[in-house]
Amino acid sequence: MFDEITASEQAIALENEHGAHNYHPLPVVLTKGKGVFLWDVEGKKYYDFLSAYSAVNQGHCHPRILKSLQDQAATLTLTSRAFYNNVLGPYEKYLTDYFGFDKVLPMNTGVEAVETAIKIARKWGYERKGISENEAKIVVADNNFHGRTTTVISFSSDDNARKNFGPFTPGFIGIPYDDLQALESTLLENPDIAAFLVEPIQGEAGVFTPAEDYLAKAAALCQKHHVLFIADEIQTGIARTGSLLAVCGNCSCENHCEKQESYIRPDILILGKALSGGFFPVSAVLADNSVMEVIQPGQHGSTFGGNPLGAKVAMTALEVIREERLAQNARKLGHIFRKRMQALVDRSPLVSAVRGKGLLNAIVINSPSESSTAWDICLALRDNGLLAKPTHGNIIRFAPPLVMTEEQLSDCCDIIETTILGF
Ligand code: IF1
Repeated sequence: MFDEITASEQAIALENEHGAHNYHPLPVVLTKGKGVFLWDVEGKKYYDFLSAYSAVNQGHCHPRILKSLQDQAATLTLTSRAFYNNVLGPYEKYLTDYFGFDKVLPMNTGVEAVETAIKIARKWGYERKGISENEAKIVVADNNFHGRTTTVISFSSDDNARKNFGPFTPGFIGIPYDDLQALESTLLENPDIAAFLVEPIQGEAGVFTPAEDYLAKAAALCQKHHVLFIADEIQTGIARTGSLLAVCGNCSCENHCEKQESYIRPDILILGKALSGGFFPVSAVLADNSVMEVIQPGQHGSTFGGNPLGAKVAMTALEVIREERLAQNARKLGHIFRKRMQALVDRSPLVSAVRGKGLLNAIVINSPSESSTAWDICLALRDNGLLAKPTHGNIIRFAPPLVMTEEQLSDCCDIIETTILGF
């Protein structure tokens, strides 16, 4: 008699059989989420230390965001932009006031917003900077991650993301991340540069935080050379790094404020993920009139872009960030977490470094990047009730929901320490 297969094994088999194999998930099958917790189909409870890649900063199934979703879903979900609706305008005002820009172009997924920013920057380059047609260049950082569409992987330096997806979109110049000299010489050499697109912290690459003055000086170089500074805050934004935006620098308030001297104001700001608290794909591109007005009717859009359901959800998701002071909490817990992890680095030969900002952190496992050690550690963490996943090879990203309490964080640090010291 063949032995009964578990509910988890059944679910995994179904995905294997009927789903494209474009992911290699950790073997755990989740069925419920609430705040910082997830449950699998066998009823086991876990701390979520990935937050759906920083899309559930507000915690799973936040009750207030759920209520907004339910109310709007029962009223009007989608009109398309062929007509107006009574939610989009208020959302656009709310969002542009919240982040301090003149206008927003609403989209759905993060990569769609990145593509939108690329189109706006190129058009601005031709129509406002006078770059000759089809010559516009956009500078990007090596080891970037901005999504997975054909144009965006065209400027990826990850061969696995590019191989056999060519021919690639031209017009991108890669420079080393966190290297002002490289940026300056590239801007000096190329008159046709429209923009510099950069992640304030490189998440997928392994949570690389640049030098303290990198973003400010990069933005200043862009201004000097009449080049748009585009900040991709899809993963680092919405309070994840201990301030409303990673470009806010040391300010830890949830309110956007121009007067903060450490605030580096991008010419184009890209948001996604936690903009909707993980309830619905909502992304956004914000800019001032001098940039956004290059887009005229019929030149860009999407069926669901700016839909009333996503707009309603996003307004509540942002209200939660402010009212629950989640940037402050992320900053406070981030310091505690890195201190605990540094103690682990000092004690365990298995962990060689910890780095990050706010509650976007990672530890580097002392093993060759192609070894399975980081993966095996994540399996052991799973068995001990904490879910995380390696990014590249030997780096484990730790990014819990920002609603975590100090006590829960301490509990999670205990699990991580016990697991690694017992490994
Ligand atoms: C996956 C990574 C994180 C992003 C930045 C744009 C996008 C992302 C800075 C595109 C998306 C997600 C994609 C997700 C895993 C996750 C991820 F590992 F892929 F790189 F977070 F680090 N800019 N990141 O981080 O947004 O189109 O996905 O909404 O592809 O598995 P999207």
